[in-house]
Amino acid sequence: MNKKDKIYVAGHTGMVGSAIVRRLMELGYHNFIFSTSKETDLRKQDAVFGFFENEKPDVVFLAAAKVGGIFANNTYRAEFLYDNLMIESNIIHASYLSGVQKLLFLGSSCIYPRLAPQPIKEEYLLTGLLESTNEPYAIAKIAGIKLCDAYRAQYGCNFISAMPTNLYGPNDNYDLTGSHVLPALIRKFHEAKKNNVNEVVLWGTGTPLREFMHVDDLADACYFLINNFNEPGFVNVGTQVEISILNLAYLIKDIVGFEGEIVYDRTKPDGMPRKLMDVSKLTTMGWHSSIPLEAGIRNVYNQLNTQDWF
Ligand code: GFB
Repeated sequence: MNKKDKIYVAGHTGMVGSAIVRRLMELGYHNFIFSTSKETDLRKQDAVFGFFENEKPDVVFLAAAKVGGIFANNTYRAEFLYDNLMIESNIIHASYLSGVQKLLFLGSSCIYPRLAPQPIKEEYLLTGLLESTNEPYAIAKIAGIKLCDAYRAQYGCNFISAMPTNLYGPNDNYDLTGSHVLPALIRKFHEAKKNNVNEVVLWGTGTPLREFMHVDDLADACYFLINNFNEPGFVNVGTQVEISILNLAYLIKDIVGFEGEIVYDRTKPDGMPRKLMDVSKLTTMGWHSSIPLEAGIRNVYNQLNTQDWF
């Protein structure tokens, strides 16, 4: 990628897309195309094809997606499958038709089997049954990887894929029914402290293990991959540091300064018991994450005062 390239970041207002734009701007890239979902509904084929025909981007970061935490994934199953399949199919096909030079598709660690051996290597894809709470989203993301590989094999397109671990950072979603666990716990502990409530509810058993990465690390990895990875298949992006949900809750409780109790709502699902990525493919290429979890959460927490619930 060079400074003159016309860059389209699909999903530029979301947590991942906005982090990619921030990173590229820091590095001196300025030739961006932006289009909001109101201007171009990425689920609509005509809108997407027309947009690509007019704009003819050189490089595409495919960060647009319908995303959410365990409850949203499990509840809006049709939307998570349909919206994501449409968005990625339309953008990948339009990129092929309009001659995009390089495309990076972003997936998720939920593509792997529920009981995959840990840490999870890229080759474990499609070796077992998926976690049911996010199966529709995972199926859509697996389809995205396979689209990139098929367009490379049949048409010679340089389309690549990256699979990030659980992410957090600026522009995250703090709506308690739609959000992932990390922003949800920041909000729950903060509101409990603010309102002098003595309890915070943790969904599930607190025992699942997760790996959390600051989205600025992911954005840097995306820049690295767009410049250095030109092969079929995909690359895991993670920190290789895992933490239980209960210990994450203790960490956030400390950062926020909440002094009450943690109680469990065991009617809520745990999801995958463990989800730790093997990132040796990426580290062997020369990229490592750099933002430690505690520092990353403190940084996010210190920037939340613009939120209406804060
Ligand atoms: O982050 P999360 O919603 O998604 O939940 P997944 C992680 C764990 O935190 C689960 C527990 O075991 C939840 O039960 N948890 C505890 C909570 N308290 C809360 C809470 O207040 N809110 C939430 N949301 N969780 C997602 C997938 O799975 O991971 C997506 O559904 C995506 O498809 C994403 O792949 C990265 O890590 O379980």
